[in-house]
Amino acid sequence: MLVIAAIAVSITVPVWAAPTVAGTTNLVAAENGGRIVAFSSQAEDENGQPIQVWSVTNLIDGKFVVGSHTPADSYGWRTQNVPSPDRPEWVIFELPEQRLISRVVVDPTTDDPEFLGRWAKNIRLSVSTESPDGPYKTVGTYLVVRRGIKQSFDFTPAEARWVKLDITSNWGSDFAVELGEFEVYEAIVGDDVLDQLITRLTTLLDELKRYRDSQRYRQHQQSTQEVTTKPEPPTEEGEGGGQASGQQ
Ligand SMILES: [Ca+2]
Repeated sequence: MLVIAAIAVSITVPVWAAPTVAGTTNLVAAENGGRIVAFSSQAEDENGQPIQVWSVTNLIDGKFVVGSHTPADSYGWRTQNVPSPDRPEWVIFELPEQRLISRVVVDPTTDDPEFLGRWAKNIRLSVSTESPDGPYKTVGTYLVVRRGIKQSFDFTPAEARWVKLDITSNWGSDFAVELGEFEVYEAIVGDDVLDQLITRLTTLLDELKRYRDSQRYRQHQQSTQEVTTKPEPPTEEGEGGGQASGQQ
């Protein structure tokens, strides 16, 4: 009954309210056709030239700083300015085509250690389906934890062709803000959710069968033990002998 109710609910609710799961393809990765179409600033050398190892394109190159290992040509994105709520540092990403999205993943880790306070802290996400210039609709504001790990942020599924990332603060540095990688994932609804439900129910049925089989095995073991165990001779046997001798 519960199963039928669950299926009925997931079919009858409108698509936008249906349960969704995030896809596994990073839609904004350069190798998947994602692009950066505009950004606030990127680190420059003393001649005003971009420092390539700190280029904004490092955000979608699929390269990560992990522990003490930094890719030789990709340290992360470093800005030229310090962000504030009034003057955030920002990037506009373009997906290959319009998609319903529900998750971004951020890795704050760059070649600079976290104690310098340069990694991104507060961020805001907005989406547009009309143009890189907007109008943009905010889908959420989030805190990026000060740790060198990938961090997922889920939101109500939203149609997007352009995704704008605003960074409104760092962890205290008055030099710049930095970010290692930025990923965007599709919201998957409908048949895929049904597939997930079927997978979950199949797993549950398998577990129930295993439980039933283990119960049967235990019962079988117990009954076998009862049959094969030799009954103890009654303790009255000796007394019986006594009785017998008494009868003599
Ligand atoms: Ca990167």
